[in-house]
Amino acid sequence: MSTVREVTYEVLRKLGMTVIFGNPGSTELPFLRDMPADFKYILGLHERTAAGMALGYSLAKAQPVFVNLHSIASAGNGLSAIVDAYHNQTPLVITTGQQDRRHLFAEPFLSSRAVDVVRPYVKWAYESMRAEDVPAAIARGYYLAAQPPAGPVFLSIPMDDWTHECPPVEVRKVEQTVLPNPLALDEVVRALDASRNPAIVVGSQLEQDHGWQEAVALAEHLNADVFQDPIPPRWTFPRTHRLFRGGLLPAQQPLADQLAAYDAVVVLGAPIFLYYAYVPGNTVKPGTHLFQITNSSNHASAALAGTSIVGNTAAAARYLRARSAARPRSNSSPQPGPPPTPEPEYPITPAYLFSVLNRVMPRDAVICEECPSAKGDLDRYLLLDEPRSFYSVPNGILGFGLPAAVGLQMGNPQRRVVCPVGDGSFQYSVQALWSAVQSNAEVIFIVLRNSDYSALKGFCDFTQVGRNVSGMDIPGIDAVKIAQGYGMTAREVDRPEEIELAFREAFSSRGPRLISVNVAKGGQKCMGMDQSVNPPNYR
Ligand SMILES: Cc1ncc(C[n+]2csc(CCOP(=O)(O)OP(=O)(O)O)c2C)c(N)n1
Repeated sequence: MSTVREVTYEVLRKLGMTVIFGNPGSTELPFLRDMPADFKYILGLHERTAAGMALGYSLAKAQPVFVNLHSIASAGNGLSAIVDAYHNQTPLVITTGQQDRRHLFAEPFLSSRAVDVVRPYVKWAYESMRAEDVPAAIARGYYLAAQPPAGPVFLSIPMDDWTHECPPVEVRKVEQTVLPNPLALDEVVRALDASRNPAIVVGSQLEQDHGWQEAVALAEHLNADVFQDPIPPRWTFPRTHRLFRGGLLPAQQPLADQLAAYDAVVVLGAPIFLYYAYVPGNTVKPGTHLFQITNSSNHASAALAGTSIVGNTAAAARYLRARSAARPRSNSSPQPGPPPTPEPEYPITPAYLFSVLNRVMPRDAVICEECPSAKGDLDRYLLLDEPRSFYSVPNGILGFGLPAAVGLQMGNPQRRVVCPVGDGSFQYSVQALWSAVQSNAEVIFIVLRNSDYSALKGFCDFTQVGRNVSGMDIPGIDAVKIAQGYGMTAREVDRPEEIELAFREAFSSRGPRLISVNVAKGGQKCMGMDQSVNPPNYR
């Protein structure tokens, strides 16, 4: 009879999970030994990086990805990537080793309570009762991870399990799409037909549900203005489309003000709403018909207002377009003109950097962003119209950007991934540079070097905390030398007249690259908001 190890590799193969992201330790060696030749192991030098690359790879491939970390040692280090996967609704099957069952009771070195540690941020955390359940648990974890809302699952596997005898495990087809209730959607149709001025809010679930085209078609059918959800982990509407009105602000009253002109608002695939600063107000203006269509029962139950309908967002958009009346083009909200062309100032401004990048990058580039105080400029100047073009830190945990960019590039070799990253954010998972070099993942990393935590300084001003706060400056870090230390080609840009050539050179060459740009300090706005929104005062 086969062993647990042999059956597991067979199950992984049948499930299409032949790329394994990990960082090994003694408790994983009985599994990792003699890996079959059709498997590929991608080593992350830190578990945040290993699981973070898996996350990016899963985003690129739109399928579950297998991760193997080291006992509690690396479940802890990898936890922030697990939390990212949870908030990003990304299906990861994460495994860690556990000490040998035969002396687990004695709490030996490296014994692991990882199952309890990760539980709030995974869909399932499990250590099987019997060794021979391990392959079946991996298959079950796969089906569950992929089920909307997708997310990570976690299995802890004692190191002596791998050599046990094990019967074969059938891999099954588990259909994942859940259609929304048509009777509930009819209520949305009625509200749209009665509306004078509807708006659509698009969220990242539209991409999970392959609903990009459906959202565009619905918006055009209704001639409705479209907003991106606040602090979006993905962009899910063409940026230059005539109906696109930009992003919503992440605070109650300012967001309600943005939507005040609309009498019906349909949120497709986003929470209602993701806030950052506490500026109390209505969710939307009283009297506005608010609907949420979401693949997440959690988002539906947590929404602060409106009617929520659970189900596939692409199917819902299709249904609404088929049943609602087409609307003539309304002139209530003219398309905003292009942003002003920034001047080439010294030091270089993030606005100038992104306006040049937009000119130089291919139209199918993929942006993986983590540059907190420059987010607004990036949002304004990078005009991408392709699906699956933009990814960002889903719940504010820095360290997402670098490894996600590497994973996205590995899963998307035909499109160039660009990772604009703050010099502070760069440090949280910097080892991803090494993996990029080793795998020849051709990411262009653009470090915005302002030598401080500008976003936090901006928040100090925004909330009147004042500037007398420790730990806000990070002088003396040379990202070029760090990258070179990992074997990556890297250069610095200081003058505005150098930047275009540096970008062009990067895009025309092969292999990963890092460009460290000395930029002006940022933080004038807090996620697009200034004092006019009446922010909270924490002084
Ligand atoms: C893991 C983690 N630690 C700390 C923070 C708090 N934080 C939010 S923004 C920020 C500054 C990031 O600096 P940088 O990447 O240089 O961007 P800048 O603010 O200068 O634009 C910090 C430390 C966080 N969000 N996540």
